[in-house]
Amino acid sequence: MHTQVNELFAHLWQNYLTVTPSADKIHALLGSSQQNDVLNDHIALRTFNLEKVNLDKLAAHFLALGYVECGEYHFEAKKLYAKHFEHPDANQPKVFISELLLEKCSPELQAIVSQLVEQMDPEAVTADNFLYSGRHWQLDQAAYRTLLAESEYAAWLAVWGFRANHFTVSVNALQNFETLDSVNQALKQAGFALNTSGGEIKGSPEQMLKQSSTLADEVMVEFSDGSAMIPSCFYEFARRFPGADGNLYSGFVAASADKIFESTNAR
Ligand code: OOG
Ligand code: NI
Repeated sequence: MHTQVNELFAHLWQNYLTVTPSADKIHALLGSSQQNDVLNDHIALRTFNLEKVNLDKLAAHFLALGYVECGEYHFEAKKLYAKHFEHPDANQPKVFISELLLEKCSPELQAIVSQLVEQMDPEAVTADNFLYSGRHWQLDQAAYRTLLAESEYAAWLAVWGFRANHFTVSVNALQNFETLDSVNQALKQAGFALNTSGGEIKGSPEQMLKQSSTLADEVMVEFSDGSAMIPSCFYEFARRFPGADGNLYSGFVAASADKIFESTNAR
């Protein structure tokens, strides 16, 4: 079971690196001179709530590996719903999966998204490689722009498809950094831009979770009618605090997550 979990995350990481050149550099910056590899707190995936590809379809891949559903989150303004999953081995990354609630979106957006998802092979969603399989449809720049005007999330998903949209470093497990602020300072000194929506640091010790993230890299994307620079994926940093029971909090904080989503906004 563990081998399969490790293999899945290795594939997700390799796929993430192909569109996130800064991640390798940040991984080296934080992990260099520490004995163990950087520990991942969690990853996140995005999807549409259409029957063919909804949150449960993505979650099934993790449930099959022993993951358990642990929390749910609502994002009214962004029209998103999310759940998080944990593995019985607390050293395995947590998983945050969100879905766009299409019935709350405009008929125009719904029509574009349906037309994209219709192009998918119905078998694709259960294939072993689905969670790092990327985009399964043709997309032109006009459709991308239309989605972007209404939902940055929809536009991102239309371009990038199914993949980890970020990995998250567990700051608790770093040997060379104690605080999230010291991580942020090192990142800024090395020239990486942070997501400042809601402040550089989201959350507090009282909420038992403090988070920060880079702004997504921008890479060249091929559309069916040309290419353009588009935000890809970002890197997140999380420090967890113990609750009354002495255990580190293992959930997410909706108000902070709401701002973390904006890490894929264009610069
Ligand atoms: C997920 C944003 C939320 C967190 O740690 O709160 C999140 C996303 O951008 O898809 O990852
Ligand atoms: Ni996250």
